[in-house]
Amino acid sequence: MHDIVDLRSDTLTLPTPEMREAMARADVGDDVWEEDPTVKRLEALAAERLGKEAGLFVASGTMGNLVSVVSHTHAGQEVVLDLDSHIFNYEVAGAAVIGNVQMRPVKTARGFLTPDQVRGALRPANIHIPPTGLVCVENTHNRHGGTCCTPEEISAIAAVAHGASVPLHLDGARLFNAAVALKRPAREFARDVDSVTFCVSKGLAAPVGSVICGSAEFIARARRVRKMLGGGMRQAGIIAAAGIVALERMVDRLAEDHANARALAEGLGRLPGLSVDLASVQTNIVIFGVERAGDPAASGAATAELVAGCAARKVKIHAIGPASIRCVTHKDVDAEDIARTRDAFAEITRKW
Ligand code: TLP
Repeated sequence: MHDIVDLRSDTLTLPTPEMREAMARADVGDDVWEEDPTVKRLEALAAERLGKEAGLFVASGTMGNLVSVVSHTHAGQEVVLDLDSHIFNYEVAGAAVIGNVQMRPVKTARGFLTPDQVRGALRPANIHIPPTGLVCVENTHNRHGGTCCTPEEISAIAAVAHGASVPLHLDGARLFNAAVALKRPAREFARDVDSVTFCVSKGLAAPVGSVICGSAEFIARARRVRKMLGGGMRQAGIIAAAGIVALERMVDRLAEDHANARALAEGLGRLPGLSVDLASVQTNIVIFGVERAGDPAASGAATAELVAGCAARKVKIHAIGPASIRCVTHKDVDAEDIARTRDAFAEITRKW
């Protein structure tokens, strides 16, 4: 039980005592000179876990995706991705501004492009048309509520992209949540992608960082792009040390977060005015709609009332739309906190 239950994101997780200890003791060097042994250890460990030749430590998931997009594409190419993807919605148009690529968002059912959708979005060779430079997939899918796709679904998309000589990037910010939920090794999801980014700073609870994994040749190019973006860090082993603890100690416990999310979703689904799609709650994210009097204005007001009412009860939640709320479970939220959250929602909605 915690004084404040913070469900706004799993990015709010605090480092564990073991991480702080590892950070204090980390062997470090200048990583731009490729002389930081702890960064190298994290990169090698990440690459090994994802079955790739090499890894590159970056400051954030956003930087990992941007470095990957820029490393795969040329100015004027098009990137095919899901309409609700993080890259398209929440990365400040970095790929367009810095990478000079055009986005080709496609509406999908669960957040995942099907092979037919990829086939339909690939551009034919024509003097008028931007060539397709990259396809992206996100697993787990944030805006669709932490939904997972299988390694086979990713391989099927990869086959179509590769058939047209187009690379595939996986935004696996929460890839280990997918691996734990589907009980599949993380490397199976990465097998057929050309690059993958995952975050150690979300459910895995490290304070900072993400790792890009891919072929040695791709990572060498990505290293230059990271430097260009100002992401060449010096004694970064201080933070990479926590990332190593994240990968070695924090993956299996994600199952607890998934159980807590399910318990929360089931509880909220029984309350008036809240619509929870339980099938979408596969990992640690619960996204639900708020409906009141069948009226958008009343639903918006009810959403604001829920956010404020929870805050007054020391439960922090986040509205991601006019009548839509997201709760994310993580290691600093336990089963008692979930019960308290359900009680807070029950109290607020009782008079509805
Ligand atoms: N997502 C954050 C916010 O930016 C919305 C969150 O709280 O969920 N890919 C995916 C799928 C993500 O969910 C995020 C972060 C990122 C990339 C970017 O990671 P960071 O925040 O490290 O730049």
